[in-house]
Amino acid sequence: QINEAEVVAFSVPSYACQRRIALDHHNTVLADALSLLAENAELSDEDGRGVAFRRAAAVLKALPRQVTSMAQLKGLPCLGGHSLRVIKDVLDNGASDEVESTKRSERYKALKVLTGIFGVGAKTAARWISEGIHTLQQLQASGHTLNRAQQAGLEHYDDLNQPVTKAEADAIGEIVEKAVVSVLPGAQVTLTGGFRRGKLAGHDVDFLITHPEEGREEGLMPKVVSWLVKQGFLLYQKTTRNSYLESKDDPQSAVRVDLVVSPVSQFAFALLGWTGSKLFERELRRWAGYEKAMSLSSHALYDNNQGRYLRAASEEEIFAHLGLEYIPPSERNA
Ligand code: TTP
Ligand code: MN
Ligand code: MN
Ligand code: MN
Repeated sequence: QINEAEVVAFSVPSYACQRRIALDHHNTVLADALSLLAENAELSDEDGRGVAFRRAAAVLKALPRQVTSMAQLKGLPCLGGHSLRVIKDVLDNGASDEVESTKRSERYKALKVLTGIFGVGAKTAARWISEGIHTLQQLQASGHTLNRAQQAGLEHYDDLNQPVTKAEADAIGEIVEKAVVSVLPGAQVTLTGGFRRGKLAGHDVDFLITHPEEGREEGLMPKVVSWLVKQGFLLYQKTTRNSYLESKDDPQSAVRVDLVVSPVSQFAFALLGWTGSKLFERELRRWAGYEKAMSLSSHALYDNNQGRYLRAASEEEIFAHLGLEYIPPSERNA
């Protein structure tokens, strides 16, 4: 009876987009363990398994207190057998054998090193590993021909694997702002991605560009890119996003930047779609499809029942269309 009285099970809604998840939460050790297994699955090109671990981690991040016993997890969504075994291992032993052996494994380490090259995904890394290539030195010695993105990625490997700080993000924001207003006065630049969610470091800096007059943003990206090239800021660029900016601080360093241009009529959808987190976005689309028969993208929201697009001028309006409580960016850290 005492035990029953002591155990108060938590309750969490099914979809991550229904939860408020701040950067700081009460279950870092457990969430980190599950996130590492998610990362390993994603690096192994097993996205389904990756999402399952990400969803489990996002449930733990939403809990109001630290988990101390398995009984507290009764009835929680998204916790499959595998995730529960990992959690139990951490609660019982302080660490999970599977997580620790994954971290130490040659394969995981090689996948991390090789996918750390910009332009190298899980499939390419796996192919190289099957040829015995585990390090950058072995890759260079192998004589493999790298595409332009990968060559640039290898050349700036250390810079691009160094986390970007908020201060660097702000400095780059000023450069982008200058470029954008130089080629199109009145255009607006918004910081998106992890920094908009309040993160203090990121793997890149994400910007969304628009102009308050519909249509004025047309053809803007190539103009912004050539301005940046002329000023000597751009090291490498690929179509509409994934550019590298060289920030002109001392010493110079390369930073990954995602630039996206959106017509103002789509701005709210682009803002919501590029703010993340990736799991939050995935869950929003899953909620829209399964619960509301709607299709959400970073361009629009389509209502299948009404057979029409739903307009929105703000993120708040999109949440309202979806029948969801508004979650501010700082609480989208699923
Ligand atoms: P990322 O820059 O990959 O992630 P992040 O900013 O959350 O984290 P980090 O600090 O490591 O950079 O992606 C930002 C958001 O953009 C994320 O929600 C996914 C979203 N996004 C894409 O990455 N690609 C796309 O094509 C679209 C539409 C959105
Ligand atoms: Mn980012
Ligand atoms: Mn990005
Ligand atoms: Mn698109």
